[in-house]
Amino acid sequence: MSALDPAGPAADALAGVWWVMLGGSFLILGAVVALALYAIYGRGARRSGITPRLLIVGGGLVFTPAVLAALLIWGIGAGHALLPLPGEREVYRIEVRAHQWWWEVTYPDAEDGPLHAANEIHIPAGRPVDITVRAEDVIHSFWVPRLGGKIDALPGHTNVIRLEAPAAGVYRGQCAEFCGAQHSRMALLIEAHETEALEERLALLSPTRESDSAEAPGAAAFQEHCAVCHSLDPRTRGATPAPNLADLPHRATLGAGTLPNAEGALLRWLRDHQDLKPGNRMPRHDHLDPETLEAIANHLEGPR
Ligand code: HEC
Ligand SMILES: [Cu+2]
Repeated sequence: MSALDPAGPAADALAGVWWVMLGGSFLILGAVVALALYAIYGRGARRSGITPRLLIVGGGLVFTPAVLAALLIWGIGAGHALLPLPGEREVYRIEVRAHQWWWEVTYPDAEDGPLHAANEIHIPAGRPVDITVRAEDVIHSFWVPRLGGKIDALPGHTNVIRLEAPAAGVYRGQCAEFCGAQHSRMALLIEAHETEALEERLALLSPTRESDSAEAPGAAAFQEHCAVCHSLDPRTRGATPAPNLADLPHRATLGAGTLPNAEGALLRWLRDHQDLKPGNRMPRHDHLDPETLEAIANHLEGPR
């Protein structure tokens, strides 16, 4: 997660600005230190031609505005790379809604209508992606350092950021605006795929759950205790905002990066999520006996 290891045009532009500002700052710092030393130890200022007038007019009035103007003009150019401007290239669209403390993800252009998911965004590699960002509760900030800059996620207002991943791979992101107790456990992953691999990954969001038998032991318990918030159908958002669980077995992490989705992790989350991520918006389920929780976990992890 380093902005100094940029991938893609937006991040390249930002890293360029960063390096030039760092280099420029060091040059100017060096010059100021040299002048200070000269002022203390220097002899014969008259003869060297460095007069107070030259320092004030040249160093104070000419040099500073010239440097700031150059940076401004260049910065505007670099900022252009971050804008979702219409162009010739086909743009892929994603919608993100920030919640305390997880990311809701929507694929608005999926074949049979919008698909909903959480905490992971799957995009095509080598294509511009416009991400529409908003917040459902407090102010958050969407940031995937290797791909581009930060964009505020605001309640009641929509921002758009354009990112482009040059190659297939996983790019980690993080909420970058303090948004409450579990702000630090509000991570997300962007995974870029080649076209076919992307289709395969998004197919895992297909609503095949319909064929599940409602009599399966975990299914009824899920309906009773979990379905008020969570949906297993990627086509529905759910009345109470909570992560859509359609592709849960294929997710890399649980709880927005809180723990790797390894064997046994789901059951651990269901038992201990308030210890793993204290204060998160999912209520404890201590009243459920271990067998019920296990049945629900098996149901969620079951074959698709
Ligand atoms: C009152 C609403 C609510 C209920 C009821 C609820 N959850 Fe949650 N659940 C949430 C919220 C909100 C989160 C996001 C927590 C976070 O990461 O901050 C969550 C997270 C999860 C996650 C992690 C998802 C991810 O994308 O990483 C799983 C798995 C999960 N819940 C399963 C369940 C199961 C199983 C039940 C029933 C036993 C249940 N939940 C009941 C609201 C709820
Ligand atoms: Cu946040």
